[in-house]
Amino acid sequence: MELSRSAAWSALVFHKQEVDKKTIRDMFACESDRFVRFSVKWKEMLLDYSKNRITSRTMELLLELAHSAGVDEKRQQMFQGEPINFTEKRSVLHTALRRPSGYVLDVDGLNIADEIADVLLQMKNFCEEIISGKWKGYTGKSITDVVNIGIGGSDLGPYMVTEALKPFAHGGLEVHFVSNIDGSHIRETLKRLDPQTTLFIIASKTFTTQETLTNALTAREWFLAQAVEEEYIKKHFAAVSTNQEKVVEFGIDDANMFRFWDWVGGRYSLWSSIGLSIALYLGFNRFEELLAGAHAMDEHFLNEPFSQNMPVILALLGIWYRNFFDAASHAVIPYDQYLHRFPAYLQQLDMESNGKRVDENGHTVNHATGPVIWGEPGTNAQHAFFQLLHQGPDLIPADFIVPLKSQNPSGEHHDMLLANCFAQTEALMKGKTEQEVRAELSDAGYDEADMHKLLKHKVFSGNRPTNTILVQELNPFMLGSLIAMYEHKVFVQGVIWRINSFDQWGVELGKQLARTILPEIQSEEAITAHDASTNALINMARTFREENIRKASAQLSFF
Ligand code: G6Q
Repeated sequence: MELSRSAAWSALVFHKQEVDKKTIRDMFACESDRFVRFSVKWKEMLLDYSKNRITSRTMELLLELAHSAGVDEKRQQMFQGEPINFTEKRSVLHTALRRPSGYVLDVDGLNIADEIADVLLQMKNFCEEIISGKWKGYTGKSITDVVNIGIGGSDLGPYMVTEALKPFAHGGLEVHFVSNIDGSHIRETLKRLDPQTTLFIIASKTFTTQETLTNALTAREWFLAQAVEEEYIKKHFAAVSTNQEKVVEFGIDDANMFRFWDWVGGRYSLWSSIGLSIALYLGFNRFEELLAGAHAMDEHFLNEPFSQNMPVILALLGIWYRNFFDAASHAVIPYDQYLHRFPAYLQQLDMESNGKRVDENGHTVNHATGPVIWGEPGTNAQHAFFQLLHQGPDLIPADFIVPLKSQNPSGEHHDMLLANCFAQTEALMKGKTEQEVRAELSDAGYDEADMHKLLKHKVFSGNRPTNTILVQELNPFMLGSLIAMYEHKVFVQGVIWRINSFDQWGVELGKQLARTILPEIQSEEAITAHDASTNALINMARTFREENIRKASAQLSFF
C-alpha cells in the first residue's frame, strides 16, 4: 500500500486541519508545560522542539507513523549488519566504527570488530610518529603540514570536524584540504607548503575518483620537482582507501595505506580511516573522544523510546513539515563560527542520502522525500537570508545549534551570540501582529496615513517552526554525538519514505559524464555529438584552449 494511503498518514492529514487552527504562540499562551513536554535532555545536550506546530496528539500520530513504518526493525537490521543498502547489496555499518571493541560481528566471513581495531591501532601508531616528530621527511625534517586530498565523503566530514574542533588541536600540525578539480584549489594550497615537511593523505574509497587522482598526481609532481627521488614518496604520501590494488598502482607504499570497507558509505566515513587527518590534527585521543560521542548517541538512538529519542523526534518533525506542510527546504543555523562547514556537511549527509524517489520494490513513491538543506552560521545569516525566513511566503523550518560555552571568552561576545540565537527563534515563532506594529508606529509618532502605508510591511506572521539544539560545550565528544544524531535522523526519514538512504547513483552519473566530455574539450575537431547548447559550450572552451596554445607557442618562438 502506498505510504500516503496508510492509516497513520491519513490520520496526520486529518489532524493537520486541527493544528492549523492554532499558532505556536497561542499554544505557548495556554500550555505552561509546553517546554517540558517538548524537550529532551541527554547528557550535555538539550533538544528544545517546543517551538513547532505540534500538539501532543501530533507527536502521538507521528510516533505511530514511525512504528508502523518499521523503523524499529530497520534500526536493528542496520546495527546488525544486514544488507539494508539494497541497491548495492551492502551492509551499513558506520556505527560499528565507533563501537568499543570486544564484540563479534561477522561480515563476509570476517569479524569486523577485529578489522576495525587493527586499523585504529595502525592510525594511532602513525599519529604518534608524525605528531612526535619521529617520522622524518626526505631531508630529515619532521612533518609540519598535512594535506588531505579527497572529495565528497572523503573531504566534507574531516574538513568540517577539523574546523569545528580547532580549539582542541594539539597545535603541532597544520591541516589543509584539497578537493576541487579546479587547479586553483591545489595550487593555492601548495604555494604555502614546503615539500620537505608536507605529508599528503590521498583519501578515496574507490581510488578511482577523477578529481582526487588528478590532484594527487599534481601533488606528486610538485613533490618530485624538489625531492627528485621516487623512493622519497613513501615518506610523504599515505593513502586511505578500500582499493589496495589501485593504491599500489599509484605508487603509494603498502605500509602507508589505511584501509576501510565497502560497508562504510562515503558520507558516513569520517569515523573510519578517512578520519586520519582529524586524528593527526587533534591527536588520536581526541579522535577517540569523537568516536565515543558518536557511540553514545548510537546507544541513545538504539535504546530510548521513540518519544524521548532525539534523532527520531527530529526525523518526524522533518517529515511533518516536508510532507504535510509542503516545506521544500530546511535551514540549519549553527551559532558557532567553528561550525561554519556544518551546514555544507549536512547538505551531503541529508541530500545525498534522501534525495531519492524509488522504493525497495522499484516503484516511484508518490510522496515528497528529502528537502533542500542549507544554512550559514548565525549571526551572519541574520544579516543575509533571515529576511526570507521571517517574512517570505514559504514555510522554512530551521534548526538552531548553539554551545553555551565559548572557546574564546571575550567581553560580552558570547552573551550577545546567545541572545541573538534565542531572540531569533522567539521572533520566528511569535511574529509581530498588526496591533503590535500599530502601537509601535504610533509611539514613534506616525500619522494614520503613513501608518497605513507601512503597516502590512512590518507585520510578521510568525508561527515559523524551529528546533534549538543547545550543547554545553562543542568538544570532540559532543560533536561526535551531534553528527551521529543527524545521521540517525536521516536514516529514520529514509525508512519512513521507503527509500535507500545509502546509495548515490546521482553522484556516479556525474563521474561518468565528465569522462566523455574531457577528450572532446581537448580535441582539435568541432564537436557535434550533443545538443546545441552543450556543443556550443564545448566548442567555445576548445577554441579558447587552442588559441591559448597558439599564443603560448608564438611567444616561445619569439624568444
Ligand atoms: C558519498 C559519495 C561521494 C564520495 C565521493 C568520493 O557518500 O559516495 O561523495 O564520497 O564521490 O568518492 P571516493 O572516496 O571513492 O573518492
